[in-house]
Amino acid sequence: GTDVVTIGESMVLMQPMSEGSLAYAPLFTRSIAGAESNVSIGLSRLGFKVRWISRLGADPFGDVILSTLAGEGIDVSRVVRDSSYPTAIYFKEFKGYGDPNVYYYRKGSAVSRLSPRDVEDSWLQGAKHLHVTGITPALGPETGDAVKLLMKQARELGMTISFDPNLRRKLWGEEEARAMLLSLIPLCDIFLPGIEEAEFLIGEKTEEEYGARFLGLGAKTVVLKLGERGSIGFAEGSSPVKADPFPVTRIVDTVGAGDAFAAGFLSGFLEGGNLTNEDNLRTALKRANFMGSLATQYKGDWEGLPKRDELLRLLSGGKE
Ligand code: KDG
Repeated sequence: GTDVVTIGESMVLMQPMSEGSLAYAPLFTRSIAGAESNVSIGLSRLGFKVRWISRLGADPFGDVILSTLAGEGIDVSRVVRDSSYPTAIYFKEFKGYGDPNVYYYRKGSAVSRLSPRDVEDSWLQGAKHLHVTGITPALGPETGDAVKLLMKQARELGMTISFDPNLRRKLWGEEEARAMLLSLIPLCDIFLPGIEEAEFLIGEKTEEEYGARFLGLGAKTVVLKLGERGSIGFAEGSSPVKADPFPVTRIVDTVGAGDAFAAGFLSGFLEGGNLTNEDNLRTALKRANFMGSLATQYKGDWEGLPKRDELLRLLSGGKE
């Protein structure tokens, strides 16, 4: 069987070899990235069976995304190749501090054409959990409806569902983004916003108020990411659980940290089960924090993610 299904767009990623403006960066290394495939890689390395659903152009960049993910052990058998629309690309720009800038070239990409008519029964076949993000709904006129349909189908099948809002302000307007992201919360079990995303969605509140409000909207577990302050989890009918951050020696690239966090959290959830149990919730948060902090210390979204034995060794205080 399949542990986790996810759906989204991955892009070829060009990373400059120098810091500063891309206008003066002559050399790039090529990788691939995308929020959902980052989560897929994280989970696959930890030993879970993951199916990634997407559309890619019938082009060499589509080939490299497919072979990279297949090489990570991910089931890519449902990916559709589209000869009319291309694979997307994006560039990072490293400033030497803070979050890198990103420049997308993804309008009119193969995934932007995704619609509910494309959704197939075989996508969720034999799977336990669905993970989605708020990026896919931003990509095209019908991508949000496709994600919603898939969430509803997953629920009917008795699967659990996680949702990371992954707000990308460059991709859509403020009102549209807020309405769509809020409408997906009732369809998920595990909601994983960052504190700034929480504020974007419902205004400035205390952590406890965020937890209560999102639970009230229908999520069963709310995991609030606090960045360098760690994270805090809220589950229906139990008290909040706070998890301390792991110390980071040098931040290299923050892009992908949220996805590593999600992979860590979901791995804990899939192993431990019921998140109303405080110990289970604490274990999942701790893993999430650790994976997130690890991701920031490597260039690239997912290259620094650990295999299962490495994770267990590092978490138990072993040396790298
Ligand atoms: O979460 C990391 C992603 O944001 C990055 O890889 C690119 O998928 C991407 C996006 O849409 O921002």
